[in-house]
Amino acid sequence: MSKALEGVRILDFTHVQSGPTCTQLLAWFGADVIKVEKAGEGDATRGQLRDIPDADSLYFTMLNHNKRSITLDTKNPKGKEVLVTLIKQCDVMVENFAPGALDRMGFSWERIQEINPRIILASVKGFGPGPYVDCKVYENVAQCAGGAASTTGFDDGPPMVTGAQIGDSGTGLHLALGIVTALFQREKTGRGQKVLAAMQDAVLNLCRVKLRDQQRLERTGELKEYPQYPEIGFGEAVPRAGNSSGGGQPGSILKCKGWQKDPNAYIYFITQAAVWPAICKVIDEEGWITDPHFATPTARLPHLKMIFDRIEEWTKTKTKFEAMDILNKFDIPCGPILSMKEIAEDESLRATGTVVEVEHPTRGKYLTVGNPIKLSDSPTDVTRSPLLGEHTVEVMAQMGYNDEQIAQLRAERVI
Ligand code: CAO
Repeated sequence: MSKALEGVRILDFTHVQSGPTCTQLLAWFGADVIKVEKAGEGDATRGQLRDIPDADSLYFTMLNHNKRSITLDTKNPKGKEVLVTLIKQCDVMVENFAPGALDRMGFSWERIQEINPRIILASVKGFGPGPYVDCKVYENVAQCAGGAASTTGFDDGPPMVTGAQIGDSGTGLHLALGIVTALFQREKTGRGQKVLAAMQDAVLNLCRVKLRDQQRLERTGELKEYPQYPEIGFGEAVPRAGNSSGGGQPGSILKCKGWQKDPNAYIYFITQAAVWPAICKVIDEEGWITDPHFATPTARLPHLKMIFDRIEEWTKTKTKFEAMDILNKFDIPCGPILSMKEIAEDESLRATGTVVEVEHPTRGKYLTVGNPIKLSDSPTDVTRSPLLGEHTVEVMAQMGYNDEQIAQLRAERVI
């Protein structure tokens, strides 16, 4: 079966996590992704957090599936010539170097356009234009600057970062959408364009509901669904809401049977208004269905802590999976807190290709997360990440270099 992005060639100048997640998605949709790496070194993540000596790390392999790897010294004049050839023959160039690195290499946007007016140049940077435009940025810096850390954690604790890589992988997703949109526009205009996804902006986009709450707080002085209401009160900025739901339906994480020994014996429980009578029946508090203190969502807001304490008395008598089974019969929205071990062993995630086992020549079998976006006419086959420079000769030949030229560039350590 054909793939959605078949025929699209990507010059992948990305490294670490944010850029590679973007180009991996494009590769899964069928684009030919040529990853350019420094000869001898490669992407720094190849050697980071290694679990097997001398084998590419899981950090690298899990972010670079379905790509080809070439090595090229882009600071060498002959390497720059090769790069010009690559730019001429690619549709998209993706990079996430530190600000200014591409210009210092001699490849400004103006120069790139001159070489290939149809090319799309897509970049991840930490910040957009402004006071921090020149800063190098990693994941947690973006989480802090994008509003995630100040709104995550508990009220009596410090700001907190989340394990979900919203700064890196989140920005990669945003960039991928920018790229396919620019490709779509190029169909009509014939022109390439510059695409920028700043990590601060991407995190803020994912924290949109907290900017909503900031404005609600400024207007009304309180956020009634937050755990600070009514006892603790509010300051000037949106506070950390612990595990309270971010939406209009109050929710919380509650202990389940075995919580004393199992750090993940918990369930997320949402008191959706539509199923309030069912919740009352399940926890044996049928009087709450008509009691004016509990009967409506507004009446319940000042009592949420007491309500969740009572529901927890019930959830503590069930395992998280038993509770799921019972609650789902009544359409009560809830979800088990799954450990990474449970997710790795989940058969349904494997059946859909969301968790995939991949064979690698130096590390053997490993698990990875497959393409979370499923297209009915463009299925994803996850293939292993490339070894450093595995496709240098193949790609150079495809670009029109003959064996002698390739051997010469090799001898001069350009490739
Ligand atoms: N041949 C020769 N030189 C190469 C090359 C190649 N194939 N590929 C890259 N280089 C050079 C670059 O030109 C740059 O050189 P100069 O600094 O002399 O101009 C150099 O390698 C290093 O690039 P860098 O500054 O991007 O790398 P770093 O490890 O110092 O910084 C990072 C890493 C991520 C902090 C920085 O790239 C960055 O801020 N990127 C933008 C934001 C981003 O994507 N962050 C997420 C990273 S994932 O957590």
